[in-house]
Amino acid sequence: MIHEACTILKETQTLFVLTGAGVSAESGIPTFRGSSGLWKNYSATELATPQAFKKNPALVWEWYHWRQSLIVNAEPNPAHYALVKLEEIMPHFLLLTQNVDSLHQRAGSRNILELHGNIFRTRCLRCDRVAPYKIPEKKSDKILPTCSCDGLLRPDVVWFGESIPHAIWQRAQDFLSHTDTALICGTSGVVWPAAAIPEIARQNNARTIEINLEPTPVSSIVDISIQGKAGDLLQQLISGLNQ
Ligand code: BJW
Ligand code: ZN
Repeated sequence: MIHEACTILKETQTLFVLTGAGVSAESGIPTFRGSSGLWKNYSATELATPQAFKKNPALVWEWYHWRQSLIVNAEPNPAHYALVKLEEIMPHFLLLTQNVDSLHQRAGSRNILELHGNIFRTRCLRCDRVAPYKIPEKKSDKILPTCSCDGLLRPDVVWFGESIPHAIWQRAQDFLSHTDTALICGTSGVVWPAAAIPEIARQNNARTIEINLEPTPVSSIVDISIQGKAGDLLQQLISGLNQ
């Protein structure tokens, strides 16, 4: 399977990559689904919604503060670095990530779009101002972050039921319309609209490769589905490309 994927990548001039939480898993960042996705017995589907924030902003902020502190203490892993290498090798490359953790950027990825926002930015509910988020030095889960206008701040991420940033989705579609190959890595394939990308790529006659620990709804759609750790498999792909 790796061999076939290498053959496809050797013929690829334009590569589109979609990543999900599985790519950051080897950095110690919990994924969303399954037992590792639970925080204090709450699931992502319960916390990552505008309704949850309206009902209990302190609880949702507590979850984000916990995740932010995990992320700042984490390092990019071999999967992130292999994607940086792929970007260097490919004449044309776009990375669309659902991850909000900036680990791709910290590894050195350059042509990257964030579909679900970034955990290190806030948006004001009153004046809409977007700003970098400074984690409070003295952590108090009770104090809610506020804007200079006194409005309540929320994480600048996309929650369930909210719209995906239109310009980012459009740029991804434009790239997909002329991409040779789409590589789908470490995502469950159940959250829309990212879950539609393998099918969109196919409709645009791109070849499609999936890398995941386990089979997903995407596995039956793609040309090649490889099971294993993203870090190992992406590194093997790079080695194969260099041979
Ligand atoms: C490894 C590994 C290793 C582990 N190596 N692999 C059409 C049909 C049905 C529903 C909808 C639809 N259109 C819209 C919806 C509603 C909703 C949706 O999709 N719901 C589904 C749950 C059914 N979508 C939306 O609301 C989206 N908005 C939208 O479409 O607007 C228009 C609209 C709205 C409403 C109705 C209709 C239209 C917005 C989605 C926003 C998702 N936000 C979150 C939170 C972001 C902020 C934050 O991080 O706090 O994004 S939820 C969470 O899921 C997060 C992730 O980016 C996202 C995807 O998760 P991902 O990456 O797939 O992670 P996991 O944990 O699920 O999977 C990890 C995978 O890695 C697994 O497969 C492992 O096996 C694998 N793995 N270790 C390789 N080492
Ligand atoms: Zn404000």
